[in-house]
Amino acid sequence: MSCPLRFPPGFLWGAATAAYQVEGAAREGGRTPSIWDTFSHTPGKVLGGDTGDIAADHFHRRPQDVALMASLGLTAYRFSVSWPRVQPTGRGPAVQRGLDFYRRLVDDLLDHGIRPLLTLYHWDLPQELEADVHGGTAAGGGWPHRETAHRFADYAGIVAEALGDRVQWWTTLNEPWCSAFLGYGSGVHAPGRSDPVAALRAAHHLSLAHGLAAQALRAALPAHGRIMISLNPAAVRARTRAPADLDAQRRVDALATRIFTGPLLHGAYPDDLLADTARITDWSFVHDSDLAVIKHPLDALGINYYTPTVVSAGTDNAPPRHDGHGASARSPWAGAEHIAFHRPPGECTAMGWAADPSGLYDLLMRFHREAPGLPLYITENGAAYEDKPDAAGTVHDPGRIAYLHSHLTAAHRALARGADLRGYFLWSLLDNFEWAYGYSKRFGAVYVDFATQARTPKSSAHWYARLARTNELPPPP
Ligand code: IFM
Repeated sequence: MSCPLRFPPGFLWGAATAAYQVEGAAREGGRTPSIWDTFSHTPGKVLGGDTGDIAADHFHRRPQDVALMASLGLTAYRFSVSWPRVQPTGRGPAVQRGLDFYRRLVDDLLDHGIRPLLTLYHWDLPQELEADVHGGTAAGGGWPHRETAHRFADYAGIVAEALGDRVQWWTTLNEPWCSAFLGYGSGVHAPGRSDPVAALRAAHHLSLAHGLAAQALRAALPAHGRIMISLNPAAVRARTRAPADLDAQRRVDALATRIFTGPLLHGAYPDDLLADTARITDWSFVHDSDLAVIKHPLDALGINYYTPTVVSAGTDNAPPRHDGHGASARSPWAGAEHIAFHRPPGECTAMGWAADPSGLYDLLMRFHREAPGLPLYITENGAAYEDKPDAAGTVHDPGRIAYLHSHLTAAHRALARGADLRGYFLWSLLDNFEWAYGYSKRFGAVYVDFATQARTPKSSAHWYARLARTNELPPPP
């Protein structure tokens, strides 16, 4: 019998959520609409007309939810702050009632010995900043507009002043690729714009926002404050070794991953990305000093991974849900035409995403090599399945356990080969609002009955609790 895999002492075992996906209380305490409120209330944008108005009602169930985390043995919790709950117009002074919610959340976590990891932006831009046409372009403000990056830095400073005494780990942005390319490129995410140049501008201004926010955080946080960003780099594979397919792989890698890691880690946009997109933009929205700002030293890199992306040269077809977030009318891959996306081999989850842990291993090793000495966290990984309670009310989810087991085995392999991996955050703690899919996809380790808001830990939650308590990977069921 083989020995169980052990993780290093102090390895963090967490779960993650995001404000709009779990909090609800969309109109309470002075909170104003974010772009996701506007988008989800627009007919036809979200499956079933679902919205985050109530979501998992975490805003009201915070104490019980934290107690639940403690009962599952979690040592860390990754959550995001709702910008419009804290700074409703995206400008000006903070709303104390909004900050108080997060103060109480953090205090509850600390009381239970759970380490908070705070994310400042998980896609809920105050609607006022998107609608701002004064300093913005004729089409609107939002992330394609430089001013938004400065607004974000101010907001980061406000939250850091309020919570910096109790939160050590700060993530600026979650998956800026989705904000830029799904929000402004394919339009399947809020604010639902389909303009390839706006998507590239948004990508740059999100990176700039990260850099400016990192400066604001560094100025406001105590010396032990730590700053990171969570990316969803793509594990891109070419379908064949034919030169045209390898070129498609290169182009998607540039647009999915290197567009962020270039400026963040190396202080420059990749030459091939600039050449690939030269037909649609001259990148004059990048100012000379921006790259030095974006390359602000990081204390760690967060990697979110679900499934690989398989491409070949061919006729454009937008990725049919491999990278998630809704079937798209228009390709999000600005400037990378003639690429065909293929379903990777392997068992699929309820999202239609193939479970392939080798993509996670490859990404961990890639950043281990590319950013030596930079600690890594898996800030999201998990799977949606069609979970249902049985007659006894128990929710068995062996598929999710198998998914987690295989991905954690891959993570352990990367650790054994030298990757400085410090923690793992399961996506997600609770079933929640899965963006354009509404409540139709369940990612939680804890089942949520959305009619009653009752929480039932699934068998994966019990399995994960055993892992968190022992630091040893339990066998799959
Ligand atoms: O639910 C999302 C999360 O908000 C961001 N990363 C991917 C998850 C699953 O689609």
